[in-house]
Amino acid sequence: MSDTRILVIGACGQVGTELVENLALRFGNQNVIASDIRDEASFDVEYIKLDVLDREKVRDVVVSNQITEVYHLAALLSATAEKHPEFGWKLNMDGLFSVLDLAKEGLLKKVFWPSSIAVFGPTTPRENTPQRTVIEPTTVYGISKFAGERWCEYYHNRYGVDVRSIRYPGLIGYKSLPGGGTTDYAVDIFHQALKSGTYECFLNADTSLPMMYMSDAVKATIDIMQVPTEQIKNRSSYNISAMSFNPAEVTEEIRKHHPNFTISYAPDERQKIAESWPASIDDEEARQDWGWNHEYDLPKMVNDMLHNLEKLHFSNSN
Ligand code: AKB
Repeated sequence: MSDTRILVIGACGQVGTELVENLALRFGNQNVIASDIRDEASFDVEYIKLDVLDREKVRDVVVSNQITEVYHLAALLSATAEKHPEFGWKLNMDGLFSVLDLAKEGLLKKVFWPSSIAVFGPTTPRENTPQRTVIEPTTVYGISKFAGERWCEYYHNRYGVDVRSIRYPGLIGYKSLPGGGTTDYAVDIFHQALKSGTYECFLNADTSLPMMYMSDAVKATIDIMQVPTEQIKNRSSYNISAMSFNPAEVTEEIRKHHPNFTISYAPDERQKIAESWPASIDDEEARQDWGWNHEYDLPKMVNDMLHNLEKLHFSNSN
C-alpha cells in the first residue's frame, strides 16, 4: 500500500484535471485529494474547496488528511496576470509561500511547483534557450515565476525543503481548456478546426513558441517527483522541451487531416508577450539529471488531438 498522500492545489485547471487522473491511477484514488476554489468539481477522487491564499485552511487540509506531497498548480497565467497585475503577483507568490512554509515546518515531504518559459524575456537568446542564461522577464507572470524559482532554491538550500520544479512550455491537451495564457491558441485552434473549419488566431503566423502535449507534461511532472532526491541537482526549475511550432506550422499539420481548414490572423496584446519568450528550449540538464524524455512531436500530437476531439464531438452530438 502507498504511504504517499497527495494534495493537488489548483486541480480544476488545464494541467490539474489530467494530473489528478494520473496520480490516482498510480497511487490509488484514496491517496489523492483534488482541490480548487470552485464549490464543486467532478473527480474520481475526493474534492475539497480550497483557496491557496487561506493559509490556515491549507494547513488544516494537509494535517487532517496526513498529506505528504503537494502539487501546487494554482496561478494566474500570463495574459490574465497582465490584466490583474497586483492579484497575479499576490496569488502566484503568496500561494507558493503558503505551501513552502508547510514543507519548511516538516509537514510535507515533497512539493511540486511549476515554473514556465515565461521566466525568459526579450534579452534572452530566443533559439535553444539554455538552462542558465539572461533572465529578464517583462510580464507579471514571468516575474512571479522567476521570483518563485529563486525562493524554491532558497527554501531547499536554507531549510532542506524537497521542492521540485519544471518550466512548462505551452501545453496542449484535449481533456481540458487552458485559461488566460498566451499559448492558449494552440488548443483553441483544434476546437475551431472541428467546429467551424476556420480559426482567427491572436498571434501572428510566424510566432514560434515551445509547446508540449499534455501527456508528456503530466509524465514530466510525475517523473520528477519520483526520482531520488540526489538526482535533482537543480532546485530552482528545469527547462523541459518537446516541440516548437508557429501558428502557420500547426495549421499545415491540421490541414493534412482537414484540407479545407482556414486560418486568419488578428494579433492582440498577447503577441508582444509571445515575442518576449523563447522560440525553442535546451533541456539537456533535465534529460541528464532525471531522465526526461518526450514522446510527442508535432505530427503525433496533432494526430492524437484530432482523433480524441473528434471522438468527443461525435459522442456529444449523439
Ligand atoms: C501561458 O501562456 O501563460 C502559459 C505558460 C507558457 O506558462 N501557458
